[in-house]
Amino acid sequence: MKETQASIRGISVVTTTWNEKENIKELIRCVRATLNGVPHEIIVVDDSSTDGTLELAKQLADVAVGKKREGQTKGLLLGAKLAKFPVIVTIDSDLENTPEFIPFLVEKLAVFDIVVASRTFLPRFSERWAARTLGRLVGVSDFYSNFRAYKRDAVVNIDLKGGETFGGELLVRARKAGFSIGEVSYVAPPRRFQPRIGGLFWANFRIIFASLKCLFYLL
Ligand SMILES: Nc1nc2c(ncn2[C@@H]2O[C@H](COP(=O)(O)OP(=O)(O)OP(=O)(O)O)[C@@H](O)[C@H]2O)c(=O)[nH]1
Ligand SMILES: [Mg+2]
Repeated sequence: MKETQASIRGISVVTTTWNEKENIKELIRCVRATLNGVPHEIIVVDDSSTDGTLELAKQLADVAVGKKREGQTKGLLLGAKLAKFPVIVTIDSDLENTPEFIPFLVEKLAVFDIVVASRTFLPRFSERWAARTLGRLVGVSDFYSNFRAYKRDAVVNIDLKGGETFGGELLVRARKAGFSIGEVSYVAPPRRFQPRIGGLFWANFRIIFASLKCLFYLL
């Protein structure tokens, strides 16, 4: 990895899990291989998985905490607050984000406070709608990608007001606080076979509901 100031001082990689035992080992292996030679830590926030994810994470990660189920956004913020390094990278644990891309995100923190890895293709119409509304307002084409790099200050002081917003409220609160947001496009690996956020109708409904909350917080 190219040695930017941030990477030399260290990177905290935060992932949230809910029943990800199948994926967490491979994710941690890929992150460590990518950050080989860079001081880093991996933080897993698990929301009461029933498949043994937390037990495995305790063996493999640097920090692994378990709590009751409260959604991805709260988990990401809790993980960020536990981070010890000046750069925080958040990444899904289901291998739908490419850990090898972390250096490109971190490099762009030289210009922005937050850098989003935007998927070149957004599969759900609700995500495409959110990109044209919220995304335009905050300056990213993939508002719901939680594959992001944050300068520590841009995230750790956030106070979440809403319920689950799939990470959206983190961008909105940071933008409102005056932090700059940039993006890097990347081709995401295929999504998992059976989406857990819900089928076509339910997933789009939940994302639109989260988007309306985010618009309310932003405007
Ligand atoms: N801590 C925590 N993590 C969660 C929760 N729900 C989902 N996650 C994790 O957050 C990440 C993204 O969730 P996904 O369910 O994959 O959401 P998605 O990628 O939009 O939808 P899929 O198409 O189902 O993959 C994954 O690493 C999940 O394990 C939760 O309630 N708490
Ligand atoms: Mg996923």
